[in-house]
Amino acid sequence: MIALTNLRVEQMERPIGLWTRHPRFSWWIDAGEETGLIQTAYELEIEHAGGAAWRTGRIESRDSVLVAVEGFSARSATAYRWRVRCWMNAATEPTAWAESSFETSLLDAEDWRARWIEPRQLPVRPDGAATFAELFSLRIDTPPEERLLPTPYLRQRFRVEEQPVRARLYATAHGIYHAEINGAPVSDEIFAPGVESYDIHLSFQTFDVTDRLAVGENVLGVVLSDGWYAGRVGILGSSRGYGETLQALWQLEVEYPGDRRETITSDGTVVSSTDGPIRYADLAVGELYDARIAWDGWSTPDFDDTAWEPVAVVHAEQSLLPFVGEPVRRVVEVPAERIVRTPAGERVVDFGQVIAGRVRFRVRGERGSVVRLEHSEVLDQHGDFFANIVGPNKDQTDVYILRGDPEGETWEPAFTFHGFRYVRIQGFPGDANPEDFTAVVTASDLPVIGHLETSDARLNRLHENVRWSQRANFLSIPTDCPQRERYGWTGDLQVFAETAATNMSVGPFLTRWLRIIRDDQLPDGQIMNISPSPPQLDHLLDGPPPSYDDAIMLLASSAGWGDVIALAPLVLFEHFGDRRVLAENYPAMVAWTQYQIESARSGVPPRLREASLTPAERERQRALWNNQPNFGDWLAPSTLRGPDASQMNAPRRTGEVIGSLYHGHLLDAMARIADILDRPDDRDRYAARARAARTAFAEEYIDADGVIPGGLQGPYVVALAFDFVPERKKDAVVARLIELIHEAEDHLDTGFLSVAFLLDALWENGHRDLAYTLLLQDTAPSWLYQVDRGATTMWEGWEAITPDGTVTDLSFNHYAFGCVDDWLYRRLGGLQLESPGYRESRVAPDVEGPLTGAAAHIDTPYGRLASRWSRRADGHVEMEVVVPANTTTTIELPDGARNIDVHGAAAGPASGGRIRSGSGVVTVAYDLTTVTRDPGKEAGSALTAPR
Ligand code: RAM
Repeated sequence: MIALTNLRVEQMERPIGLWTRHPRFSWWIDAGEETGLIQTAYELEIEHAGGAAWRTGRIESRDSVLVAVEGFSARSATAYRWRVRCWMNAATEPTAWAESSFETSLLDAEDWRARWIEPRQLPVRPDGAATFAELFSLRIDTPPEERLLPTPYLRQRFRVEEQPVRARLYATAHGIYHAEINGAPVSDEIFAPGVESYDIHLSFQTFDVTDRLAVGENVLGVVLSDGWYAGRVGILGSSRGYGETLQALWQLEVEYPGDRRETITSDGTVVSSTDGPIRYADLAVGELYDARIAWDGWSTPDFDDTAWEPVAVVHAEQSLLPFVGEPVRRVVEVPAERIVRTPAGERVVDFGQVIAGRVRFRVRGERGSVVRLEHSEVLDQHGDFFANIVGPNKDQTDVYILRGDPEGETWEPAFTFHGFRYVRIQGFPGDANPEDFTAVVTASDLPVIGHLETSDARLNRLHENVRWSQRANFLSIPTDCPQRERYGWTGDLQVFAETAATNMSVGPFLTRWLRIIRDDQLPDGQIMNISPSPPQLDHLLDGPPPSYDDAIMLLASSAGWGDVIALAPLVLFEHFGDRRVLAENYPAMVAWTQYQIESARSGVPPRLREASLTPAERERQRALWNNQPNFGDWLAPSTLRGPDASQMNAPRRTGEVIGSLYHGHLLDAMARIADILDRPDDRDRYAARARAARTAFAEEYIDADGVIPGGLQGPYVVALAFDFVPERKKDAVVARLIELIHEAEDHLDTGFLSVAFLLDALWENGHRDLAYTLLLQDTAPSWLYQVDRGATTMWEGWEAITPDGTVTDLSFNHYAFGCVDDWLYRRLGGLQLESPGYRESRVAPDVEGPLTGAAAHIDTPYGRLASRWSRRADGHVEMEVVVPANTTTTIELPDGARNIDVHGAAAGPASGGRIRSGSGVVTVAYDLTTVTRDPGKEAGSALTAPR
């Protein structure tokens, strides 16, 4: 039986709080036993409670992903049911109807009748460093309880005369908030409204609170905390990014039987108090909870609030938007593995896994006992607690004061999270047992869509590490690291986007962040290197730009960073079939590209400023974006070594080439996007300039021996990957890259902007063995070096723990270098994307390398695409491929395949080493006459056949 399943609206399952009037619909086709299914037509119906329906009628179309319904425009704050049925291949009968629902949020500014309110509070104090210069000297001696303020609690009483049929709470805050009705949280969402460009747009949440309301008196309670709005964020640890007082806004829409409605809004009837148990809470510093003054039932009608004070009604200016995507929740719990007594005699809880989140613990002890929990990602070389996150306001410390309940008491902070694996506990009464501690992972609740497992246990761990780092850093926006900076560094996501979109459903999540990036875009088209970029940092834009060699001070427009505005939407288009996200971001990417073009035309790099150039040379320079400071191939390992080593070496040695290469790459992407969006003039213009950039690059930067300046591998890798090496110079360039790798004793020397392409550049240029050597290398710098050092997440620096065991204070949870994961899926799992949304795929695992098997799947927008293969010692290979309905695949066999046996869905036998197949299960068995490549060193001892 064919059935339609996994119905989604804007890539979300039964969303309430939908943000658009023009939702797009997707469904999977569950083919049952049938094979080779292609949808030929669909019919879709949308109906809202009032009855009026929208019917598409039968539409001859293969589309089943993000299908727009022409003519339909959803009403604000309205619940809809929808259903769909399809026709397949030649069948005359449609499938059964499949049904789902969605509900729009408040879509118009006029829907809002609420007033912003401000509880009585002291303004948040200025805190942290103001400039980068200050950052390195600043010492904060005052304890947090003297600098941070108690969180305001708010209460609003209201009456409900009869049982409502539907009630929705729309809410947001300047700060972050937690809302309750009659003693129960309105949802499991935390840290709402999330990271925002608060001064421009602000998201609000939509909660279904129908079941929370009672006939009679009700109370809506809200707690506010500094969050990203006023709290201490970023590397500077400075407060008041967007404002200094916390404010709230809400609107409760109640519907009674018979279409009667009532609206309750935040206004002057709200009362507030700062005498509650949360004595302070900051995302980075931590939280202090005094359970002696805990308020049981503070959001219930019976609670005595006579001492609470009225709030002020205030005016706030910015446009409100329904929140896009999945909320932040507690997504996973990690039990404590053990509690160690360190050489220094301290008690440290080890959760066995680096995460972003916080600890829930149980304790029994005397009233007033003070328990402190300090969080860190590593122990030092002696096994002692080591606070690896340095800088102002990076305390990562929670404090709990016991109420002294003889039954014991349990606590988890509400308004903070930390990056950690280890927790030093102080003041914990009595014995501490692992069962009493649970690490709660906090993250945007993105569905996991990818799975990968290979015959190499260490590669499996690497893959897990990448996923953990993605989890930890996909918290409201994609961040660089979840402890030190927590900034939306644009370059980090740019390099990681492919991997991110392979592992999780990141469409709506990144769509929202791209809006924030657009909010921040400067009038001349520049994209910030960090988004959101709090206005508090704006003064860093004033004054002269940083010097070419001092690029870390750069706030905007680093090559490869700002390009996220074009490259990330392209990844979303490829992986999820989302064309709208390209259109939505198109003006911003055009402006950014234009900025680059003008910048490139406006000058020459410092080394040529005094030179007299011929007109031809001058023209060539105008095609190269080599005159503006950038981060270069950031954190390439060799730039961090040697006598004058510093992170700033990276741009100095590669800035010109990296800037020019990424400029060309952006132009290529723009030509492609313009083509997809049917803008032929733009396409031709960008393509022409991309050609000019290529020619200029080859002339300026690749000498007759194939040498590219800088002495680093990255520029070679990127030049090859972006197709910037003319055919006649290719052999020499490849040879030089190989030489550099050998000079590094077969180690990578790539930074942020090149590492994603390293293995492919070797693979496609005839050096598969070397690609494996680097992948399986286990001395520093390498991926497996980290794994062997016990890494459970990706490290910021290749040698964050140096070969002599020294533990540095880098971040141990930076996903950027994890962008290799996408390569593992494509080459080892073999799953490759051929057309948007995997409508066309290719399954081409490398069965001839050192691995003896792998299994992978991706829940594509059409359904699950899976592959599983194993190779016996005698060269016999067995493979199973599962192809989702409405898609086709090409299975590629290696040249040496003999005795090929194909079963299942495939349309025909292998021809030319290829098997074309429609949907269904295909099994293929064959023999490799010769295992063509020496397996080399088979990494990992725990080789397991894939399950
Ligand atoms: C570091 C960040 C980030 C990187 C920038 C250039 O401070 O952690 O990963 O994008 O610098």
